[in-house]
Amino acid sequence: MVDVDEVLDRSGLKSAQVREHVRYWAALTGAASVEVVDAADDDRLIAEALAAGEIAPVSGGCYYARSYLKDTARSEQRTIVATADPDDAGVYNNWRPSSHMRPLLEERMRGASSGKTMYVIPYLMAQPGSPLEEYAAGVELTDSRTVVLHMIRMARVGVAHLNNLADPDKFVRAVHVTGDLENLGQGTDDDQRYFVTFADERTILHFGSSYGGNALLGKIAHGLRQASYDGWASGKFLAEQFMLLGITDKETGRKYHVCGGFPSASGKTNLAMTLAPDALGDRYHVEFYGDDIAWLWVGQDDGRLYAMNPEFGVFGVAKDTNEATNPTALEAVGAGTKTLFTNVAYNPKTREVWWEGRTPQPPSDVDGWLDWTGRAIADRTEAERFEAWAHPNSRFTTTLANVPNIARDFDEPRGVPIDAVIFGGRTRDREPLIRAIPDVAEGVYDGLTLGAEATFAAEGVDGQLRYDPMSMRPFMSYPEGRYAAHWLAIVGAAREKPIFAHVNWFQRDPDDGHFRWPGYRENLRALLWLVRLKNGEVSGAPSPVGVLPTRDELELQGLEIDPTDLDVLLSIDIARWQQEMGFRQAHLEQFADLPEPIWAAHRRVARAVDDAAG
Ligand code: OXD
Ligand code: MN
Repeated sequence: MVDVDEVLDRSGLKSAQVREHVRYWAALTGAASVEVVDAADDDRLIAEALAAGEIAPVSGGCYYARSYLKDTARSEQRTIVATADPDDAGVYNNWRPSSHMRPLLEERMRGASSGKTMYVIPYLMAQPGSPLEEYAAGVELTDSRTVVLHMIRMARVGVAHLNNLADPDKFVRAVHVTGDLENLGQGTDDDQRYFVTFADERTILHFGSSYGGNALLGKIAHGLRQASYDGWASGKFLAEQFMLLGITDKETGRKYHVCGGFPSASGKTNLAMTLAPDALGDRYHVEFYGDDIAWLWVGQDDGRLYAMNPEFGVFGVAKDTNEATNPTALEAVGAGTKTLFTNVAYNPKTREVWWEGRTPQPPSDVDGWLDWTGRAIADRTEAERFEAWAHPNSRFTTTLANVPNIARDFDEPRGVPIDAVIFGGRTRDREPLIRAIPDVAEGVYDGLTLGAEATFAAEGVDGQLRYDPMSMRPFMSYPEGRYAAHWLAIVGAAREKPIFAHVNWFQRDPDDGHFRWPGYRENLRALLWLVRLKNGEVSGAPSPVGVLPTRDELELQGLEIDPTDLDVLLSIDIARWQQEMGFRQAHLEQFADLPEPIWAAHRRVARAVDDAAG
């Protein structure tokens, strides 16, 4: 082992506490050398990774990597939140005592990086100067150079972020050890992986993967699990799996900010990166702030609810990203962006990448094309002909600044005031295009009962959604009842409350299955109605589950839509809602100590639905 102190001296990393964290874990993991990373090292690290064959070139100055075959997604079963207090156990956080988990992780990690370089990544999950900066600093140690390349794109990286901490002990201590991927028993009874957030110690130890949220510890482990715990423990903020966008009305000069949560496969990234529909483009300009995480707090000066995206990049799902679904994402991964693609199909001869949905058909000339596992498409048997070329969870990693409509103020520390908080799942029935919820408790209740159709619908009960409270089910770090109370406290403290709403772009005609709403850029029309409702410019029509737009209030200029579809989109199916209220009751009953205002909201909505049924 090289002299760690000498490396740290050379890097300019001054904090004694950070140096101690590095020394301890470098010794325990048995790394052969240590290297401190700065964002400015990106070109050199790219060159090294290319030379080592860890990544391959994609034309236009982008890159490609493949992960191990059995390491292609987050594992929810192997993800644990550990603390000293058994009262921290919730329904979804997979809680275990730290005293049990810490030795287990140390045992797994001991000597597991031997012969490797341990990269030290000092990072900040916030804009420098943010009111939440004290919760945003972290140091990730990782034995994977590819993980470093991702972190440089996804977080603000450099020693300067750690050298001047107000409290030198206040940073997240994160360690990622890849392990011997071929011998970890992924998905078997003998699964060796552990992804643990020791939330009350602000320590994150992940062993046994080099993929996404399992390995880029600033993102989900710190940005969501640790931060939501910190937000609750401090009483100061919320950390949610939310997108965040801005809408400027060029006619009035007013700007609105909307954030919100969507369970996976419900169109969150596409909405976050949306543009105005062509017919409304002269009047409205949409700006992108973030597609995956928002931290929310009440501003000291004006008492409004503020939000910011703590990330510095986008780790987006490639599948179905194309000119129609998300043109801004395509630009963000185009030439000159230094995007890293993972597990898409790759052609080393032409240096192109492709994924399902990129074009209606895969490239017709298969010469040179390799699927995400590295197998030549040309070698496929007849039976394999229709297998996917890219993994369904294949990704692109690019920095925020590459998104063409990135908000001008995305990097400013003050955050943006929130006008509306929306929730939206993929549901073929029951949920109208949009229903607004002006009452805070009812809005929080709506977030807690957020759900989407289970993708394994055939095995479920007819019409039963898979509930995903606030889209935080896999990231919950403390009990749901306290989480609800914390939401009520934070939003309740805002002098100007945001309006809540539930949206659904996925209603279908049961007869022929067509989508009733065209979706994509047209979705902005629902959000425009919502901010108008908040401003008192329209009043909507009451329903048992919220306020719906009337036909006249919805901006329909330039939209072709069948009048029957529109009628269904702007109404609710009472019988389905009566069934839904029963499911919700059972869902909420799982949670201990759910605040009374949430139950009161549930009873109010249930009664209104029953009254409407007559
Ligand atoms: C996720 C992600 O897993 O954003 O939710 O990567
Ligand atoms: Mn996510």
